[in-house]
Amino acid sequence: MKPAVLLTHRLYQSTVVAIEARFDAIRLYEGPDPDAVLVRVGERVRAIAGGHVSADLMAKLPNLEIIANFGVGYDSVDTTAAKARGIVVTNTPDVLNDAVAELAIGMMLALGRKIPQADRFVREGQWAHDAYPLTGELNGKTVGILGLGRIGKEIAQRAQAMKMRVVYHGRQKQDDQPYIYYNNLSDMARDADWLMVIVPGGAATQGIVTRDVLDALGPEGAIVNLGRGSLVDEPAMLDLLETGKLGGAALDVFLDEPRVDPRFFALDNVVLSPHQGSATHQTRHKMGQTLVRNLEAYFAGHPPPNRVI
Ligand code: NAP
Ligand code: 8YV
Repeated sequence: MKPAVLLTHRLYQSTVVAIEARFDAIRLYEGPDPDAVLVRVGERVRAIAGGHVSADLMAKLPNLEIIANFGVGYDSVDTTAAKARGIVVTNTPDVLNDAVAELAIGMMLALGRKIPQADRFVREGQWAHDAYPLTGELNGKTVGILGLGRIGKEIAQRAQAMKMRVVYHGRQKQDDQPYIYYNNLSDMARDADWLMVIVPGGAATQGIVTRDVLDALGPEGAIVNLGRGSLVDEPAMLDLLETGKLGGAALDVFLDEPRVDPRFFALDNVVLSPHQGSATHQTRHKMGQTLVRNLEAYFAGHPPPNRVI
């Protein structure tokens, strides 16, 4: 009998096809009553494919053995509850580095060169009457990367190609990296023109970008966040953006997704994006392949290649 795998949300189509070919796939997101689905199939589920796995959901699945998270960040999985039950957790690292790094640079350009506003300027026929206001440039500026990990390193390389100076902050200095290390985040923000946030979410990093850090970045500085909304004191960021004490923000992630604080919508110094760092066909396909490889390895009795818990 094929192991039953519960899909928590709609995954990329080739991923669903691959899961269906190998496992007994159960879609939690289809139909009006997910709780009724869990009552009906809960006992037989041995794996989850997706994310957003609470202790409550795990409690309804007494035979759950593995959670294969669709994404590198697994902060939406209650890892404490998983550990307590000996449930394995896997993720999809590396295959999304390029897509996320590309969007990071794209969002810097969009904010710095005011590309969304320029597009509106042309569409609305204003070009016939006015010259478009001058903007900033990336070259010659310093980007401080909070989180020089797998994705952070790809962003660093691309920032260098844009002729930017790269510095970074993390818990540890990385001796094999050519960039200047700051052991204090506020100090880095003070010295940087751009703060690039690409650390994992979760309890350890909750609110790591404080009001003080944003103050240090200052009126000429801008934040770019592709990590998680939980990393930044969002109300403080809004206060500072509204009063011009923070220059700008390019945000792919928010505190309460998919709800976005409407205060952002009135601001001209922000670029907003619907958590789409990895949302390309080629990357979502590869993320799915990675997820399925982990499930296959586990059920074949081998160590899953991307086990995190
Ligand atoms: P990674 O390779 O694990 O890198 C994480 C980096 O963060 C490391 O350099 C680490 O350095 C640093 N870090 C971790 N905890 C820290 C702390 N408490 N204080 C300061 N620095 C800390 O992770 P990754 O694969 O690059 O992914 C990073 C995150 O990007 C994911 O977890 C996810 O939240 C986000 N992401 C977003 C999207 C999107 O669509 N927007 C897509 C993919 C990923 P040290 O160990 O030296 O501290
Ligand atoms: C999402 C991400 O997981 O990998 C991550 O950590 O944030 C993204 O790739 C993706 O949107 C799937 O829900």
